[in-house]
Amino acid sequence: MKLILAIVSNDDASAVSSTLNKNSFQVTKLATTGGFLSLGNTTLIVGCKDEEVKKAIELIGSESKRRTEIAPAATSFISGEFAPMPVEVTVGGATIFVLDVEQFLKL
Ligand code: 2BA
Repeated sequence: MKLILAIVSNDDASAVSSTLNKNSFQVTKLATTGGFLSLGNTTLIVGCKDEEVKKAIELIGSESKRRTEIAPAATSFISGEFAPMPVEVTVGGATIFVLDVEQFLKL
């Protein structure tokens, strides 16, 4: 048995969790915080059989692809005025750890 820890953005967490559930994976969601940016993210815990790991990773990837979005984050001084400057930011993606499970108990 394996334990998958998948760190995904909060925006993708519901879709990832939902597609895993629909495909009969059990999921636990933890509210976590990235150590570098100090932004909230979500860590999903999935316990599954060894042969199901590939499928789980595919499902996680399908709902958390890295993509670019336009954010109105910066301002720029143009023609004597401060104007909002849309910037392209990368969002999404998943950081995944797969661990061996020594024991799995439900009491
Ligand atoms: P990612 O590498 O996509 O990581 C996204 C989040 O996944 C991280 O949030 C962290 O919560 C988790 N994570 C990634 N690798 C991990 C690992 N080896 N062990 C445990 N957790 C891990 P943040 O720490 O806030 O990082 C956000 C983004 O900032 C990272 O995106 C990466 O692009 C960048 N970054 C992180 N640490 C960096 C560093 N020391 N120097 C430069 N850039 C860094």
